Amino acid sequence: MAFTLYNAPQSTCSQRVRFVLNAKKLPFAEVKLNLLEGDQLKPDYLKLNPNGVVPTLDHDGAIITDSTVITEYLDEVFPGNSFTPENAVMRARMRALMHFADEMPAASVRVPTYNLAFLPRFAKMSREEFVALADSKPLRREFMMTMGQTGFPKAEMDAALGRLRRSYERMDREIEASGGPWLLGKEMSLADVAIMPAVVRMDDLNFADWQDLPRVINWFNKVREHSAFAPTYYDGSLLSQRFPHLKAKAPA
Ligand SMILES: N[C@@H](CCC(=O)N[C@@H](CS)C(=O)NCC(=O)O)C(=O)O
Repeated sequence: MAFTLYNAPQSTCSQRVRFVLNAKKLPFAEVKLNLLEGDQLKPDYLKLNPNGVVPTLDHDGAIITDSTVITEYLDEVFPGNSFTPENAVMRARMRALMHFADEMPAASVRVPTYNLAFLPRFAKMSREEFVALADSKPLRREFMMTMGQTGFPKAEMDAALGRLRRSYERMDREIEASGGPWLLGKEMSLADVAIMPAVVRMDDLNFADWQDLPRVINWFNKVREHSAFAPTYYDGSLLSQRFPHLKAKAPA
């Protein structure tokens, strides 16, 4: 049994998969793609993942893409240390929260991430180079063009931060309703894993806008205490470790 994970250290989607592999103690080889250099858009990689994004998992030659799909696949094939409730209604709730994670926090976190960390790189490009880069991205062409070379406008940034705030409030309500400490109750599930990287990213960017939500604070502490957390967030996995200017720049 061999796993190769095509991923990037700071990629939030990759972090979901690394967390589950580490929690299940499944050894894996990592191929680290440099997303700013466009490794994810090279023809050989596009054969594995036509969306031109990470992560992609190769399990004994079977190619699985999309981070939430990969985490479900791993939990199905290797049910030890399960992250999936046995009860069908609870499983449905978990999947609904995974969809919520993709639509709300995971999508919104890209706006501050790009504006704060990646923009300087794009700002230096000629217009032609930038448009060619945007055109080469199967999923993110319009996202790139909206950001442009001067960054997302304030209204867009505020909207993303508002959506993130509403995500923490939703987490708070879910934890309260389930009895916590996890979103679905006593056991950590793939829904927690799906939301985790966006919360880690916002903490890393000094935008921890959940300090008035003790249930979310407790959830985040438990995430960080999990034995899979440290091996997942190895040195260089935080954006601030790759772009040291971020810590200084972000508001307190
Ligand atoms: N729905 C996909 C989204 C994957 C995705 O957006 N990956 C980002 C990193 S977190 C990426 O590869 N971006 C490269 C790019 O935009 O060119 C998943 O969850 O796997």
